[in-house]
Amino acid sequence: MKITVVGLGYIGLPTASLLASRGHDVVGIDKSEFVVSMVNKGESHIVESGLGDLIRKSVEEKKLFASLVPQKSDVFVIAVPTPFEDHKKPDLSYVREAALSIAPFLEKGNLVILESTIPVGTTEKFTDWLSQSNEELSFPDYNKNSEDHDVYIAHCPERVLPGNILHELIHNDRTIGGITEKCSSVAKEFYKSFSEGNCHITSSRTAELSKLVENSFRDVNIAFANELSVISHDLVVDVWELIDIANSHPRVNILQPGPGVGGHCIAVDPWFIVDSAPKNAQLIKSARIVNDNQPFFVLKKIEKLLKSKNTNQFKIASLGLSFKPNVDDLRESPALQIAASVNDMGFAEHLVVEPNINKLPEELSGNKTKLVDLDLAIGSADIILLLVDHDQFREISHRNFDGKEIIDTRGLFRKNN
Ligand code: SAJ
Repeated sequence: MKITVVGLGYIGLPTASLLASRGHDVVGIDKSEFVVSMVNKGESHIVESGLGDLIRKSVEEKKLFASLVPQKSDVFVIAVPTPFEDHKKPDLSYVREAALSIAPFLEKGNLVILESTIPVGTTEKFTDWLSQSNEELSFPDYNKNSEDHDVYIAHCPERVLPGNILHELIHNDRTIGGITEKCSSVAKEFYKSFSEGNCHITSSRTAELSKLVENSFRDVNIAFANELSVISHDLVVDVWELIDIANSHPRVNILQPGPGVGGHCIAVDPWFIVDSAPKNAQLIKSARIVNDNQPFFVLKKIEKLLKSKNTNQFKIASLGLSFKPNVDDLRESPALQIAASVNDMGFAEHLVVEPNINKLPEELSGNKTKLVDLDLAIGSADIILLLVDHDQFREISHRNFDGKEIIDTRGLFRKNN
């Protein structure tokens, strides 16, 4: 098949590369000339295990190439971002732009899959945007389950975990939400060509909400763990030990607290439910607020420590900036948010260690802030602020830190001892 993947980000690029490695002819579309040129050189612009090799091989075999503009294809997969605007309202402009960009290239029999995470009702809007821009073809109608349409449209939300994307793309179950039943069955056939998971067929609306619910479920559960960390701190209880003990109960499985919830998924998607159901999504909204407050809890600990020492002539090392271990993604990262505030606290030096990037982001500008390696940071810092439990940081918990203060937001030092 000829497949166009729109959006070569954290989901689109691995998906395009995997499809290419399965023998399809894949064109990846991105607005960024940088991304297009990287991919065409056979390189990845994101850190994801196994992805670099897959891209290189697919480009060498001429199965994958990137372009700024779409082409005619059998299948179009849309994997563009859906951020939120001010007041946490979903921003669908990238989805609309993607619809308008592919509409002129659609032909009878094409399948269009929307993988981006979207609020309930967006696949119908997306279908309207396509049909308004291409009057020659007939499009499916959510309210008429007819087979009489030229193009098949489905929402099949991505569910892969950054850090394990290539494995999960093949092995995860898929949710297939066609605008009509015929759309679902055509989309299922497509996923069966490379996915080993089960395909769960449903309506586009249920598929939309299911994705939001999956991420909200995790957000609520992490909020519970984060709230416990604040309560335990006040009650002088070790939260990591507390959770280990509670989890030894056969029906309790508490997640791990941390410096907050980041990334472009869990920290964003629950707001789409809150936006659609503002009166009824109380627990979901509270969880978001608890998780968004967690970086301030960490910052208060640093401020308290500084007050107790009565000096700001300390050097501090922030270990990790990404939103979770072993990725380079800084989007909505609580670690970055905390490090940026630390930057303004007037430390003698701010030594930042982030093995997955080679340039500090703008938030960390300033001549007292340096991106350094782990040994240098640990050797010279007075305060060690562990923000991300990257694999590279695991061994340090065995070192001798006499005379240094440690603020461990991930329980890494405790877990490894
Ligand atoms: N986190 C904790 N404590 C935990 C687990 C996670 O603080 O016990 C934090 C992480 O450090 C991170 C954030 O939560 O900041 C989210 O990380 P994650 O690993 O839980 O999830 P994501 O955002 O990388 O990926 C999620 C996944 N969704 C679910 O597990 C329900 C993934 O399957 C989705 O495809 C992805 O969102 C997405 O793209 O929507």
